[in-house]
Amino acid sequence: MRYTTSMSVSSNKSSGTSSDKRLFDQAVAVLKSNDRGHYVAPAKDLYPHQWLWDSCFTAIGLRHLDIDRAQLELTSLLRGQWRNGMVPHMLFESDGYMQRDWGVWKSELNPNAPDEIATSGITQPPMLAEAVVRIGQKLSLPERRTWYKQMYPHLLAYHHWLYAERDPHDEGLVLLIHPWESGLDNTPPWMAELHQHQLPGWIRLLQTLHLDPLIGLFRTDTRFVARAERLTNVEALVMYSTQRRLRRKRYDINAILSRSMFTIEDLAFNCILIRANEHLEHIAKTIRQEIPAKLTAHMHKSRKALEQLWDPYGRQYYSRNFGSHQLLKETSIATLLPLYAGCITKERAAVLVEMLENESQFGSAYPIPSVPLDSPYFDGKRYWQGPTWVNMTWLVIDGLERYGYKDHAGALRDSVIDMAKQQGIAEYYGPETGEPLGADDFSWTAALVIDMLRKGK
Ligand code: 9WN
Repeated sequence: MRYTTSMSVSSNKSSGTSSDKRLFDQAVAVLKSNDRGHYVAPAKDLYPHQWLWDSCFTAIGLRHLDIDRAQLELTSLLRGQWRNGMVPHMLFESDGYMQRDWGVWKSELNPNAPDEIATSGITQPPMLAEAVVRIGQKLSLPERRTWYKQMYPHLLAYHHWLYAERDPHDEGLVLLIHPWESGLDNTPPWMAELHQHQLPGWIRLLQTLHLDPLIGLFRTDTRFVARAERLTNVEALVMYSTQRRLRRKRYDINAILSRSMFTIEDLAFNCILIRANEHLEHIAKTIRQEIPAKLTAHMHKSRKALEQLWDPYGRQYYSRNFGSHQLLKETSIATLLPLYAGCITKERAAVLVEMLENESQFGSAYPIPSVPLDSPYFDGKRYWQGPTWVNMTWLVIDGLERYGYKDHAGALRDSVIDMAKQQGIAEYYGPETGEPLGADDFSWTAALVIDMLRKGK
């Protein structure tokens, strides 16, 4: 495990506090510069809107700085909640550049969309309950109860929606309908599906005729980030054509599932949901509320259902195709998230920790890579196909602590702090070089570095 070595010479331990203080101030400055008043944008140019899980991670950092501002981050996210309970993955403001994206989604096509604000028509990993509880930890008991009472109906509606719409066969696993919902946009299991089964004929033709470079002319993301770090042109086109398809179906799940494209029971998303359910139980208990029996039944089923994603041959968990029930056997950072879910056995947890330690898998110099180093998909610069993301490391640290791997958790925390001291507050980092990649001054990196400097307390 290379990062243990780097921890032992860590500036964090030896020259300590002044460099910690500098990093803390730098992270605070990033959050301030991305603050739009009622939400913190993920990054200046590339990501001007409000995103679901970004706001949750950001609130986890903000709670150390200003509890009211942390609460506002979540209440403003909930302005976008749909009448059926869905919390959308993006909320749009109305000025200039942003208006274009609003038009792309047209959430008003669905009667459940809110009237006051335009949103996307899909969701993102349900980190909301975690953020609510982390804020709650900073409040006195009476204040916490008030906060939980305010958030509880929203969480209940959201979790209810997840099972009602996204678990149509009552299996305990929810399905996703677009790679953007996973939050890990170009992660190998999804991209394998995309290239093998989801390429519409006209896009395949474009590719055969080598016309895909033309698509590049219409892309906005690559104006801000190097092309080699993002989706390929063909993948980007599939993302947008899938989004158009969802829009044509007016985000109606029955219409969408009647002829489905991507329907994947995503491992990372389901692990986060399982943990979020546990938080919901804690919230309900604190405010002496009883979660409706139907939802409780779904929640219990989910914990058991995770085992259906275990592959005894590969000795790891995978995402699964909803229709065929075939496991999508590509290893990624999601492989480690059952640690965060917290419902797997100690033996299974030990298997995952071995993968984390293995230097040809997840034990890179700057951990944790989003794809193991020995995967055919590994590309140290490309977005979710190799780079190290601080939010993923944060989730794994939390899981390691739960399973008693305190030293591993501490080493990972120190490694993130050292990387940020050396390289700044980037969106993601080269897992072998530590080089900063993606957008500069990225909000969740800043927020979670603050949380790690405070050791989550
Ligand atoms: C699409 C905002 C979001 C993150 C996602 C990350 C990236 C968007 C994009 O940025 O996704 O939602 O344009 O690539 O993959 O996890 O929430 O930071």
